[in-house]
This record gives sequence, structure tokens and C-alpha cells, in this order.
Amino acid sequence: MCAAAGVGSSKMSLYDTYTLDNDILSLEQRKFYEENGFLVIKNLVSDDDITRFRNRFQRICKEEVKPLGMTIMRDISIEKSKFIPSEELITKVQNFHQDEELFRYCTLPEILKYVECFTGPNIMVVHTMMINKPPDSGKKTTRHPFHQDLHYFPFRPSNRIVAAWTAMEQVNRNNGCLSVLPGTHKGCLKPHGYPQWEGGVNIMYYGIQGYDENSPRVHLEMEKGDTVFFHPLLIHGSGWNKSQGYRKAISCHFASADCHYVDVKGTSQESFEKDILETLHKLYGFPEGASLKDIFRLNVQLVKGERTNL
Ligand SMILES: O=C(O)CCC(=O)C(=O)O
Repeated sequence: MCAAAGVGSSKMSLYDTYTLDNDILSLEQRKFYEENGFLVIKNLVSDDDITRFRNRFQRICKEEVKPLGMTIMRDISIEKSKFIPSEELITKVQNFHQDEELFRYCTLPEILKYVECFTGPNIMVVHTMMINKPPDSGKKTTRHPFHQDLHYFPFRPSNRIVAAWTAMEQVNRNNGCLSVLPGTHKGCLKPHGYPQWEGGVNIMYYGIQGYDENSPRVHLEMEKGDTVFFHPLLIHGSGWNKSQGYRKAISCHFASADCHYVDVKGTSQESFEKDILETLHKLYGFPEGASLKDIFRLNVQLVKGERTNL
């Protein structure tokens, strides 16, 4: 039993700890997710939708539209260069909840159909990202260290949280696809910190401290529209972008509305809570005494079923 992760189950069945019983996933798919903590569904999001997300991202980068509440990030290697609003300087936009066009991703029936297999029928959007991994400058700053997404979330149980990550073009080892350590979703939430990388590391890109570097890893090479669903304890990251292109993906984390908030004070998540609150205080005057729960309470959004706890 992992107290910090809120996991642990008395169920005897082999296939109902991490997935729920419905007629969407085949037994084979459920078994795969139960054992590995991720599942790739080929060709799930249409080319038309991906073109719309790409166009919208470009307009946001050019500052033609400025959705409220969104965080815009730049790679550490270009952070200090002169800012000209363009796609080349933005590596990620987060929390696009208030942008109708990008938020469509989180409401696509083909995505929600699978999400429900992990969260159940009451579905909240808890975090959103559009990632634009730039060509690496040679300092390998475009890597995303191995981490567990649960480090960022103040709610449980972890088994009712799932990420959807859709490739917006072909992704492979050359342009920095996702890499996962299969089966690690069965473990606990581990302490995270900033890796000591020579070229520096991007803000909020925490890495797991002390994972087994020899654990078998799988590189998720995917085609445009393919979508991977994964558990928030699954250890994953992505490689540096050796290509000349901007590797794009759109992603959303969903949780069951029946999840409950937890206090992260005194846990390995406390340092993240401190960092994010300091940043939000500096940028937006967010109240100093607030907590990670307060940030999420303001942002989570119901997309299916009923709002219960979250
Ligand atoms: O898309 C990527 O390169 C990694 C995304 C990721 O793991 C994250 O942002 O938590």
C-alpha cells in the first residue's frame, strides 16, 4: 500500500484495479493497461482537429488571441533572447481551459470515451498542455526528465486520474517522443527535484530522484493522431529534439469528480507547492497563504457527468 499515492486495493480481479468495467476496452487492452500503466490508441484524433489545434496555437504564439489564465513557457536556452511573439519561442502553453478552440480537445467524444474507462462517468479536466518541443540548441535542454505526473496533483485516488497525450505529427526518438517505464504505475509516488543537468533544466521540469536507470524503457513512437492514455504514477519523460522541426503534442489530464483533495504539506509534493505558489504570487498576486488545492479548485472543469467532490 502506497499511502502517499492513495492506492491499494482489496479487489481480487486481475483487471479492475486501474481500469473500469465497460464495453469500450477489450480484455486485452485492459490487461495491457493494468500491467503497463499506459495504452496507445492509434489514429484517434482526426487530421482536421489537429490542424485546428495547430492553427490556434500559432495564433496564440503570435499574440493574435490572448486566452485568460494560460501559462506560456519558453525553453531555458531561449528564455533570455529578445521576445518576438512567434511559434519558435514558445515551448508550451498550459491551462488553456478558457480557450474554447484548444479546450475542444478535452471534450472530443473519442477522447472522453476512453477516459471514462479509467475515471468513471464523472469527468473533470484538471490540467491542459500544448507542447511545442523546439529543435535542441545542443545543450539537451529540450529533454523532459523522468517524472510522475502525480507529483503535481493534490487529489486522489491516483487510479482515477489519467493523462491523454496526442501526437500532432509523427513522433520518434529523433524528435523526442515520450519514453515510459512500463509497470511503474504500480509503485509509489517518489521524491522529485531538479536534475543537475549541465545545460540547465526548464522551470517546473522536475525529475525523479533515484529511479533505477536500468529499468526497461519503451519509446513511444507514434503517428499523427495517435493518443496514449497513461496513469499518473507511470514514470515517463521525453528525449531531446535532434530534428529541425517543432515536435507538437496536445495533452489533458482528467480525474474523476469523485476524487478528493489531499493536503500535500509534509509530503514529497510540498516543495512543488511552494514553488508554484511563489511563482503565482509573483506573477499574478495569488494570495500567499494559499495551497495547491486552491489553485486546482479554481481551474478544474467538469466535462461529463456530475460535479461531486473536486
Ligand atoms: O511532451 C513531452 O515532451 C513530455 C510531456 C510531459 O511528460 C509532461 O509535460 O509532463
